[in-house]
Amino acid sequence: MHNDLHSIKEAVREEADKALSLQDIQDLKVRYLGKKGLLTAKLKSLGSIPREQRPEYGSLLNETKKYIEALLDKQEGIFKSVELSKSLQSQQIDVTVPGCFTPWGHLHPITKVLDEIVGIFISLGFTVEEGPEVELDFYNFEALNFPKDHPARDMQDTFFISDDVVLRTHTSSVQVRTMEKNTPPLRVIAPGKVYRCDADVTHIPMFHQLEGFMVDKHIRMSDLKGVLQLFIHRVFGRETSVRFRPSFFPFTEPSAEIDISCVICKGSGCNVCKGTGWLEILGAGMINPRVYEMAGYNPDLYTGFAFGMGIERVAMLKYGIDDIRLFPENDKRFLEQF
Ligand code: FA5
Repeated sequence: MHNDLHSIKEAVREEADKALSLQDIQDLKVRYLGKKGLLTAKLKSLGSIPREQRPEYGSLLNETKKYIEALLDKQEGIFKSVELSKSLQSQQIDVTVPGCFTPWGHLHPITKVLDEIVGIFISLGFTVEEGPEVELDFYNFEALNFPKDHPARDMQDTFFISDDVVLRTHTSSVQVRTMEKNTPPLRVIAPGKVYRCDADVTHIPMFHQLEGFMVDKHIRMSDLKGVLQLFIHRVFGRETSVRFRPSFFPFTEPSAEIDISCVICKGSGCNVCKGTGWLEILGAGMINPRVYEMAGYNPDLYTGFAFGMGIERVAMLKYGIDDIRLFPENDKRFLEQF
């Protein structure tokens, strides 16, 4: 019996010496020490040995088991450290290799222009209001003195969601919404997306506008002129001339379109300004008393002005871009220039 244990020890040592991998050692552990392993079976059969031989054989068996455990643990440790150093070598990082370049993104030109314009009006004491893009016909048209079936509605090619709901065609829809919630004095800008069924080199179906309005006692046309002149000089430079040209909007009376001297030819006439020396930049006017009535304000007490501009149009003039469709296309070659 003793010889039997001795030869097991020898056999394990020989096999451990021949092992080529961690897996070989782990297989040996299973074969000798596992649940169904040789030594485990011998320990289980201890009861079948004559009583007087049991203590000595038992202690020998334990000693053999400890010997094999220690031997295989040691070999396992050696293989593990070899495998570890192999994997560390294969994962070595060369800190001198140049890193991968991640290009920096930047703001879209429309966002830049919008931020600049909003910043100018905030510096003049205006606050920012927002309104929904899916808007009630009431705020987009009726409250702005465009009665149902009035021909003035044809000025804006509307996307209708239902008879009473539209995609807002202009940010003027924010005027009455704001007036209903606040009492004068009001000094508000409302930037945002608007939608029209319209597409060519100067028109796209989704574009951005910025509405501005001021309501208080004794607001005059000269206040409108002063605010807009200051804004235009900040965006296009002090040398830019500004002119007011009579126009029509149902929600302003009197109404005007505002032109600036051509940013390309400085007013001498070129193909961008079609030889006129002027470029239209926004619509404006004194708020029509009917709008105050719709909002629940006393039209005898308050006066005010409103203006609205297309942000893409301002960006086109500022950067000399001749096709508005470049903005929503998101071609990197175009966007990288800003
Ligand atoms: C209006 O939308 C009025 N709400 C502006 C206004 C506000 C007048 C307050 C008076 C008082 P208009 O339809 O002209 O006006 O549009 C204003 C600007 O939006 C235009 O000057 C133009 O720059 C821009 N715009 C209009 N349609 C498009 C379009 N399809 N694509 C891009 N820009 C457009």
